Amino acid sequence: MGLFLSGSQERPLAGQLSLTPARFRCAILLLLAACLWGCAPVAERPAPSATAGARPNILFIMADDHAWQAVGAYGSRLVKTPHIDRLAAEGIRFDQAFVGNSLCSPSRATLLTGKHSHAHGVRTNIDVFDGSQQTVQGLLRAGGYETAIVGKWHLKSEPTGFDHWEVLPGQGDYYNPTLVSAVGERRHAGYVTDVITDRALAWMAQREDTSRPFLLFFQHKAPHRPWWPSPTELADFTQDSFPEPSTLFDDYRGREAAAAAEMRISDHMGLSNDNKVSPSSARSLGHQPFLDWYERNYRNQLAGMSRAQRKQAHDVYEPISRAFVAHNPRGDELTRWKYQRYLQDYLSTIRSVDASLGRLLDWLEANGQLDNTLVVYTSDQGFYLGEHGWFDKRFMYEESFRTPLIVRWPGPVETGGVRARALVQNIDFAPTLLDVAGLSVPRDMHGQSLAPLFQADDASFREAVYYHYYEYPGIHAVKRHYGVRNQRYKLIHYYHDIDAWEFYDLERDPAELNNVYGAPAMETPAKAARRQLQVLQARFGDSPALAEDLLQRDLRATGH
Ligand code: SGN
Ligand code: CA
Repeated sequence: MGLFLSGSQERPLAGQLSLTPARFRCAILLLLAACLWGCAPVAERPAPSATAGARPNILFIMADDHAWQAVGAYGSRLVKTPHIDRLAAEGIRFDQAFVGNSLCSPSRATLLTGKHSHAHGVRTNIDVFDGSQQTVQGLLRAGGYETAIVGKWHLKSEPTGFDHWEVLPGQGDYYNPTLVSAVGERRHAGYVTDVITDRALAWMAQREDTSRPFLLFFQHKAPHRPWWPSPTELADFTQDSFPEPSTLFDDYRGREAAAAAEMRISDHMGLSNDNKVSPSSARSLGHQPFLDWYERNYRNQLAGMSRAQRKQAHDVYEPISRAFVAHNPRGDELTRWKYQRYLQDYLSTIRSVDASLGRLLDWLEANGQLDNTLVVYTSDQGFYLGEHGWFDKRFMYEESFRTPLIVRWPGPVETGGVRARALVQNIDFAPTLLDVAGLSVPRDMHGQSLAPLFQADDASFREAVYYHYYEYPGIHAVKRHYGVRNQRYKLIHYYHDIDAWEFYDLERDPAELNNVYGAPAMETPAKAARRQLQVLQARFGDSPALAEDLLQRDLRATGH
């Protein structure tokens, strides 16, 4: 619909609970029925934990592009996030949570299906999600949950499996956003983070049958580019300066694909679109405001604001533009200036996201539902905050491959700020939600329930995580690649118009600057990682041959 246009288990599900004879018979019948229908089984079984029998509400919060480096609980030097930190202090912080494809739409489709991109069909932000396939919300709904999604959707097709959906079309707008629902479109005055929080609270408050647990996917637009803060918080960070990452001026030696990417703060960040320098100021210094598109996008953002909001933005950004003209930074100094401006706005949008979580937690608490709600905070992927000189994501390097993941559910989830080192991935979200709801996890989902980790971390939970990125040729020019990461090493293969391998010892080289692929000393761990890559590709039904087929299909479709 036009409105939206803008494997198998890795190991047996740990923590499976014993089935009563009656349930066992029921499960067998359901299994037989499912086989007859040619689909995977969904059988009800007890919830996996201390509060056995109690099926929790599920509040699953996904931010858009929220770097773990900008979460207080992860030790951020950049910003305070007291409400997210509260979740971590009262729950578990996963320190090695990853995505399978560091891009919005693929990641969201993985949340819904528990599968990697090639299996759910959304490999890029251009692909359309087939909503007739098996989804976690459909299974939870069939299993007795009331299901809803509010906020960013970005999957183009109309949402399915939800009792209630109210979503931003495409990327959505920061100011006065339109939301689309089953009854049509409605524009809401205000700032997107506040608007969707109001809508989520309104949905929770109007629920009539509270004996049924709910699933709410609450999905932010923020802190997505171009990082427009709330009108009341525009100035909050503009006087602050932030520590630079040690790799802000990375030379990309030994990393050909990194050198070719177009996401450098120095060259590819738009002075107007991203740093909010007025186009006339940028032009007065002879700067192209980069692509015309950047200038147009900036003007469109302003056009979507009310007169009062535009004035608020003008009052904050105009003096910045004037100071920029007076100072006229060039070269590395310009990069440093842009980095500071980038962080000021990016971090300000996060302040609203954190405040929104505070409102949701307060509501649950006031309504006696906080402790019987599994609260998850995560992002659709990580993000570069100047590391390697970049903004954006897409690469399998740690900043964008890793994502924040914090879970709170007192009792079943260990409380007291536990830190988990298990290798977990967004393919695990759907299995986890089904598991805590006491429903079986279909065998064709690629992930596994994280519930066994809720009581105790287990470094052997998974040997390695798998990654595959496809959106190339495309915006930001990040070449296609797949790879594996285990507890210590990472192997990456770039393909299509390049054939390059990279290998990192993450213990010795956490910033991933030193590609040691082919180094004699690395022969043994590199061979082991290659084997893991083959095993995981075989397990998930991916392969270099499939990658080549999909590439040819994409090239034909886009006329390249
Ligand atoms: C927009 C951004 C890009 C970003 C993509 C995908 N440009 O096109 O920088 O990579 O979205 O982001 S913008 O100036 O229009 O914001 S994703 O999170 O949806 O995958
Ligand atoms: Ca995103």
